[in-house]
Amino acid sequence: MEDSLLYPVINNYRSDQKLDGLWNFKFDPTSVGGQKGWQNGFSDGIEMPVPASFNDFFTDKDAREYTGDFWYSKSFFLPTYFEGQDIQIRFGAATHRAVVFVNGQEIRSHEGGFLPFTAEVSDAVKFGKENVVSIKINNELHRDALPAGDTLKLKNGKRAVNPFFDFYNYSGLNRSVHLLALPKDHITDYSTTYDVSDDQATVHYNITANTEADFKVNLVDENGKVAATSEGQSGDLTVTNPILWNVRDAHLYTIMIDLVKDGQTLDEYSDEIGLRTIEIKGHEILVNHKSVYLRGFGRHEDSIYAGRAFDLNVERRDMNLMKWIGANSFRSSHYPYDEQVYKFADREGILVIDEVPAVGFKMAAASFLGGLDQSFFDGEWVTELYKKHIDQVRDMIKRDKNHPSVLAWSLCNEPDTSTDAAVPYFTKLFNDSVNLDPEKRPRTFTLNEDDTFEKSKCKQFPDFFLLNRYPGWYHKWGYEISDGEAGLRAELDEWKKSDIDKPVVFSEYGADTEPGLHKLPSIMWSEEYQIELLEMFNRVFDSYDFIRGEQPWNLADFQTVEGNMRVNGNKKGLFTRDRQPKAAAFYLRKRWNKLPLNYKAGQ
Ligand code: BDP
Repeated sequence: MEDSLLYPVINNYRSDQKLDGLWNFKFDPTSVGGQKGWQNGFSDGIEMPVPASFNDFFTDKDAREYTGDFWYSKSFFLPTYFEGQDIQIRFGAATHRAVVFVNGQEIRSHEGGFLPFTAEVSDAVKFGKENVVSIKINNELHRDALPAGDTLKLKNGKRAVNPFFDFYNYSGLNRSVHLLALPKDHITDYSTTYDVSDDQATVHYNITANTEADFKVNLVDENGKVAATSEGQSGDLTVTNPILWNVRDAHLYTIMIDLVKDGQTLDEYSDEIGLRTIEIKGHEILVNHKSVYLRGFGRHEDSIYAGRAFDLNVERRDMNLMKWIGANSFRSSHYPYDEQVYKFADREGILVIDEVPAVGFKMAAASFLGGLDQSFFDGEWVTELYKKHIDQVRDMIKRDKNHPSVLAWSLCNEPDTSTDAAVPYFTKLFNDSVNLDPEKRPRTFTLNEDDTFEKSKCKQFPDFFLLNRYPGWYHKWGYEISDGEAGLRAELDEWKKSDIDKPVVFSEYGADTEPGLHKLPSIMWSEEYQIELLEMFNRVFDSYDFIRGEQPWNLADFQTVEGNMRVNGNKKGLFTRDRQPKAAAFYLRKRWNKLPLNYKAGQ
């Protein structure tokens, strides 16, 4: 059966208990765990926190860099009062592929390290007793998997990853594990679409369940008052004088769904939604029919000690930093984040460009670390890769579609779109994903520096453009930055002359900056240079009407592989890795707090 990706809730019908905390952990470099019975559990491993990436806890390099199979195991008690319920274990994320066992029985496997999956364990568990869940995970990188890379065998026999992307391959159970008890007959999903006008909003809803049943639906406002009711598996909820969800002015309603059989409620699911519409019209990005100019960041889920683990504390701080600096949006570069990030964004009125972990789809990206010069989409890995890619697009949209904060879907970061081989790949991807989102939000991908207006063969696909550009850093740097500006303007003049009537958002640009390094006049890596580079880009943005957003790279410094291009990670953050401002953050704050939300509207 298809996964229900509904976020866990607790109510009269549903129970949710987190299995976070210390798990037993073992590396399995020769893949013998199965023969040794680790699927039945083990107690001689390392005590490992969950959620967390295992890497940065270790003090020896072999452990930090470990690539291959590894296992987690934990016992849990299942009370007898859950008997007769549907018992599931939900993993928020396991990097990158996993096999789940309960009491020694194999339950399921899953591929994709940034999206949740549930193991249906009702038939494997014992009620009123201790049970054991074990999970075998593999963190290798391959060209036919997301995110793309290679796994190398070193001469000493150890394995190492060669990511075709610029973030550390942090691995493990990076998000919470939930033990769920659901009624046998239950709601498996719901979706909504919206029509809004000044004095009325209609929510069109659609519910799926694992049984035929009747449904009662209530829409409750922020004061707890029922604003609209309806019945049936699909229907409309109409609110007069609604309080709409707006950018940086969020208002949420709660949709409460009852599953009813023979007059008896058997399940209930409720969730916060926002009444708003999203459209792209000409150069405009419209929320509730009003033009919005995006300012924000590309980000990473990344922090000290726990690596890529979702950390509510870090997220709270990041949201406050984004509000302080005047941001109204971010891209979940380069993978879907923990669900709680979107819940925060829903409440804060921050727009999200939600990105699938399709990154590294460019052989030149590998040259960062070793140089491979061929078209990525000509490779024999592409058929297998595509299956995983569309699968993860499907799951991302399924998981995140009900968040009012989600503005658009980014289907790839910086693919090689300059060769003919990319065209059939993206034709299929855009065709196969067209109906996945009932709201039909815009779909896009980021275009890298090489995929210029002239060179990209895939400009026909995105509903709006995301451009990643690095003049002033990777080329025409330092004293030559004025040539970088001239080059950028020359490219944008081509866009301007063309008949492409779509918004362009700059989704990456920036300069690595060592906090505390000051230099007058500036040099690269100094705090002064970061400001000069941002000033240059902003001058350019202000000169072109069709540029409808700016998202510098990155909100904060983050960890990458070691290499001659990186000093302990990527330092393009406006904030340090411990979330303190660099000088450029104060500059950007001034600019952003002056820009109206509808900057360039009607132009
Ligand atoms: C872009 C990538 C991003 C990198 C950035 C950089 O999309 O992941 O971190 O370059 O080099 O090409 O800083």
